[in-house]
Amino acid sequence: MGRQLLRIGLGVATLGLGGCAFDLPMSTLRAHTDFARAILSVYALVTWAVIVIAVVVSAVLAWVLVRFRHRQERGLPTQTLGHTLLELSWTIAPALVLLIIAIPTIRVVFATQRPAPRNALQVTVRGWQWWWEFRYPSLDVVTANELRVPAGRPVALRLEGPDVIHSFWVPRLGGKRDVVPGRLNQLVFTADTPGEYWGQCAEFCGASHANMRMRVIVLAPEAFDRWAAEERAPAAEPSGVAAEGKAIFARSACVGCHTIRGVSAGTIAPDLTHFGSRHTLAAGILPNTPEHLVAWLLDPPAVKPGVKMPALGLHAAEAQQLATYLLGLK
Ligand code: HEC
Ligand SMILES: [Cu+2]
Repeated sequence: MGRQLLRIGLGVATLGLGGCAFDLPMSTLRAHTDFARAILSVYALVTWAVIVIAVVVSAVLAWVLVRFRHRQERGLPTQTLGHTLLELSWTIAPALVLLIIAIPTIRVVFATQRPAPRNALQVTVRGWQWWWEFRYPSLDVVTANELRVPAGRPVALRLEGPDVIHSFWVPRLGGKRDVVPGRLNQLVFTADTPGEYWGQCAEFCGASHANMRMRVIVLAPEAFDRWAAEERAPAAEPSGVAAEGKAIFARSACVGCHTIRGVSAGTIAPDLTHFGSRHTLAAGILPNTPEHLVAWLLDPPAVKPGVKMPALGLHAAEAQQLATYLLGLK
């Protein structure tokens, strides 16, 4: 009996504590945009309503249990059939509770669907199996897997899908929104704090759905402008080992899928023009280091199951030269 209780206790504690952490990179409870805060306010309201209801119902239940508990000398209690006041009140009270929850919910639903303000930064987000493309039409910048935006300015994401349904979700920046082929969805938010926010595709989209992550990097406005200027400029011309890497790139199948401005113009894979300035590799699953990149180039499917980039039979030396070239593209 004692051991049984201990086991159950440990099980419950494990499940409960599993939800706790100090560093919460994907917690919706740390809101960092107007959008996320609006949703959090509804969430908080519902939570408080539920707590109040739970306390009242438990108290009434406890009172009834004690007040009307079985006693030898007590016979059957008075039997009541139909009680207008009770029936009215337990119909009206829940209706009121639903109303209290519904009004702010509907208000937030409409607020988070409003068209973007005129000064918003437009970014086209395309969800691909299993990576994210970000295009900034007004800045003439294209990048992948790391979305950089300025703090304090509204950002309007146009969500488009070239293949299957995905869902854009960066918990600290706001609610998820689906990326549906053939349908344009929009998501508008203003980030308040510079920092790095983690995201994840939130709609099952195939073998590497779990490996379809992303980062949103919120920068101070000046830092964002500097980044955009660097992205627009061509990357530094490679020399030495990196120049050999560039030659391998230019004569390999890479050019059919990837764009490196001035070198190739593929459209079905991440733009690599400034690949060296990204922190992560393969949709946020690995740090962008020479070791990881070489392993990736030699055998992408070993790193990411189902990936659309095939192993191209490169020699280790070629992978090294390519990695030096790509990481130098800043
Ligand atoms: C058949 C198309 C195809 C070919 C050929 C191809 N790739 Fe890729 N590559 C992709 C796709 C698709 C991805 C995105 C994979 C993912 O993250 O799911 C990718 C990802 C990458 C990445 C990571 C990009 C990022 O932002 O994380 C690098 C680097 C890369 N490829 C380099 C190369 C090089 C170098 C070659 C030639 C040796 C090459 N690729 C050939 C399709 C291709
Ligand atoms: Cu997915």
